[in-house]
Amino acid sequence: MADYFIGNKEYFPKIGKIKYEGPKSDNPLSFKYYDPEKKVGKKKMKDHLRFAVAYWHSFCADGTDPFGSATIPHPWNEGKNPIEKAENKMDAAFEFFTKLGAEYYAFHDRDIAPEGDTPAESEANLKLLVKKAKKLQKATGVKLLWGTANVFTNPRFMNGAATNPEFGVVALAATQVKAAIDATIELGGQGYTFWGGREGYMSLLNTDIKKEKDHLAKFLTISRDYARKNGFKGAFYIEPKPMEPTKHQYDFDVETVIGFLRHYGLDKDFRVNIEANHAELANHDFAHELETAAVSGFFGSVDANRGEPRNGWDTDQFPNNYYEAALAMLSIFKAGGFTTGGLNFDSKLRRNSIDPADLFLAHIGGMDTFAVGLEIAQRIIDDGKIPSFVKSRYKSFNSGDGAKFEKGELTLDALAALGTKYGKTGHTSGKQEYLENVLNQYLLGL
Ligand code: XLS
Ligand code: NI
Ligand code: NI
Repeated sequence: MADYFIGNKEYFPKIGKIKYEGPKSDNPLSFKYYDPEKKVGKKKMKDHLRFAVAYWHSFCADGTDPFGSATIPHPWNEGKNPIEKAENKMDAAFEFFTKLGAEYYAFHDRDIAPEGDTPAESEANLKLLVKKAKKLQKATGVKLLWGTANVFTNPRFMNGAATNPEFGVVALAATQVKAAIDATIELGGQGYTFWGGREGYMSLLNTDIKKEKDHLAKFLTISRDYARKNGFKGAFYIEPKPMEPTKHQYDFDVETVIGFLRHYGLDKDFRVNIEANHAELANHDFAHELETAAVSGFFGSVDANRGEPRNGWDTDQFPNNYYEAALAMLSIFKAGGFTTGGLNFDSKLRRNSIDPADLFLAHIGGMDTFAVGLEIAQRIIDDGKIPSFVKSRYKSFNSGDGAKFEKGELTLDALAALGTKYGKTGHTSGKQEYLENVLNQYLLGL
């Protein structure tokens, strides 16, 4: 990847390329564990992990919260007009991607280009910035992991986008999704994400769930058809989330989304983009969601972050938990690793993290966390104790009557007849504590 900063201004002048310096380094602006070229199993670390920076959190979110205004300086937010500001922001973004060594990024249409007064003006703005992004991608080698449309911020989407009770809003959402798909294709994006912004309800008293879900499926179907017709070869992702901003989001969790996709015949093209904090809001472990997707062939991509276990909302903090990352990487291995997807830091700085270096430090921590997780997951596989324990736990299905049952060759009568002969069985330890100890041994013995 080329070292890069363009033209007018360097936005992070005190910070150079972030390098791997190993766990003993005192330099906070270095990787302690993420060594991009290091081989882990069959692939290099960077090819396992496919890190992406989220444009919205890193270059748009300025620390504003419901109780206070912006705190985080955005020097790129200067310029004669909104287009010039967006251009500066993009320069800053690509400078950041390359200095950090993230090979991918992800965006919403409105993150990279300002909304115009009409859909046509908005689309023209987007095209302008896509042109610039294309140049910058070429100059730096940074690639687009996925694109998406922000169909939730504008007040017109207060009742939803594809699930809005007013047809006009559904049609307006289509202008954005169509343009965002075009932008993703133009930039060689490997995926296109649908996070169900306000696709859900606040009250059943004013909602026809059946209609709204049918509309959502219709919208997704025609979006897929449009993208495929125009040459999009990547994956479509649905990003599950159980609540926030609506009381109930239709894409509640991975299992719900899989059921929805199958019901509406969308299971061939759509995969899931799993966000750690959303899993937590659904009362699931991150690894539970990954594993559910992995075993049913729906694993796509990951929004890497973490919640605050004592808060009930999407705090989108940078991941820092080795244990969780190890279990996540193990589930990702079970899914066969990333193909089109990657680890997108859908994470934001805390409101009081206002030094320019903080954005680097946050990503460095997140990348190191997943590098550690990757090494541990590989160790679990190489050492084999845990996988072979799981395998042997089910060995009674490998042959004989157990195998017959799996193949569907036993009726309930036949199964019950066998059961009468078994006598005392099932008194076998699950060995959970032993397995947890083994995992901890790996963690410290890295
Ligand atoms: C919000 C979502 C959002 C998606 C992209 O909770 O995580 O950021 O990832 O629209
Ligand atoms: Ni997300
Ligand atoms: Ni989120």
